[in-house]
Amino acid sequence: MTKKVVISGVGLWTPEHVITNEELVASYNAYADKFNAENAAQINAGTVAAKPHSSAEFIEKASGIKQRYIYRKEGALDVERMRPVIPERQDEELSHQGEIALEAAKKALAAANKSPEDIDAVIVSCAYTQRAYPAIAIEVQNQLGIKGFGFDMLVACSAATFGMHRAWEMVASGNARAVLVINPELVSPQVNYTDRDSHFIFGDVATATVVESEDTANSDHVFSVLSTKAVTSFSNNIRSNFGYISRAHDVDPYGEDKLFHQAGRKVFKEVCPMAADHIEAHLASHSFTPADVRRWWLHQANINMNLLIAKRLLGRDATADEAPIVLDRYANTASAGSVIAFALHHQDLQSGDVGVLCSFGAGYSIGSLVIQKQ
Ligand code: CO8
Repeated sequence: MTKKVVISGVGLWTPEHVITNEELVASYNAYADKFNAENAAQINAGTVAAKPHSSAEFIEKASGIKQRYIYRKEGALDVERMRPVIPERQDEELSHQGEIALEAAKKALAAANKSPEDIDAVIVSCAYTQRAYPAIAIEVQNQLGIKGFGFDMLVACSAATFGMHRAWEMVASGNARAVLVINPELVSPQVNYTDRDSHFIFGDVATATVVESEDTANSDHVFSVLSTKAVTSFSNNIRSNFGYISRAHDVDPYGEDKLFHQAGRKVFKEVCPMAADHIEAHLASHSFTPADVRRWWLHQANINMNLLIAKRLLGRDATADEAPIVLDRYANTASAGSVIAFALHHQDLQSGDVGVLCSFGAGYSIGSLVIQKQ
């Protein structure tokens, strides 16, 4: 028998440290000046490209981002370093990513009115895990004293929605009563702070949701998951080549192509229509049209992308109330963006209101859930 599945709680953990556009640009520009001075001969000979200045106005206009949170600020703005300082922890200590996952998980459990004994599985789903094994999910499972099982999965921008899809399947099939899905997006170590095109894009955060059977849900804000829908389509336009095989390749494991890089314009042009078509088809499978949707919790990569997708769907601009933006404060938080939007903007929905949670990006990958307030 297929069980009815709900999202009964959401948790959001926000780092205490902030980097504003102005701080970020001042650091990058100082780095660029130093780089250009040190490489003046090669730049003049045309063998090395000069690094152009970045600008806070460009960043806000092109992306909607005004600031980003960062797990550890030290080092990221230091022109001699340009990456955060995150001291290595011993095997006996809770890992950095486990720590932020745990914070979000506790909040989601409290919101869902659930205790660890109620949970049968833990999924940590995000853009990067800080190690291969043991899984971060099993570490969090252990910290919370949850029985059952846990595993990690990586789907870049769509990790959160794809994780919820797996949770939906487990609960619908009766294999789990409740699943904790956690998205500890500790992405700052992968950001190339010396690259003008991408240094502004990302921020750190952790989100979590409790996905459970409708039979057991007893929280204040319960959303029926009407269905999930996913698609992937291979693209080289967003890549991170970091991985264990660099050791055997005899290449720099931290070289520029090993960090996040993208052809942002192409991504913009290709992903917007894909995402809008995907959402429209998903809604149509329930005989809904975009006009029936009370709230859109869209992936948060770029404000212009969100505005365009919403306009394509609605035939008009969406209001901030209909399609909330959290990018200005959080920047792009890989897969967690749509979950942050959901965490901050779901409590005012009325019984029967329909919402769409949707991610889109690297892979390419698109994942959506059509949900309804009970
Ligand atoms: N300051 C000043 N000027 C700049 C800057 C800057 N910082 N950066 C670029 N410019 C310049 C460019 O060089 C260009 O100059 P010119 O016209 O002379 O060539 C001009 O500004 C315009 O550049 P673009 O055309 O690139 O600018 P866009 O308007 O396209 O904006 C964006 C760039 C913001 C990157 C935009 O293209 C975008 O957001 N695209 C979509 C990207 C997207 O969604 N990517 C998905 C991200 S992946 C993801 O979400 C999860 C991945 C996993 C997590 C990774 C964690 C590290």
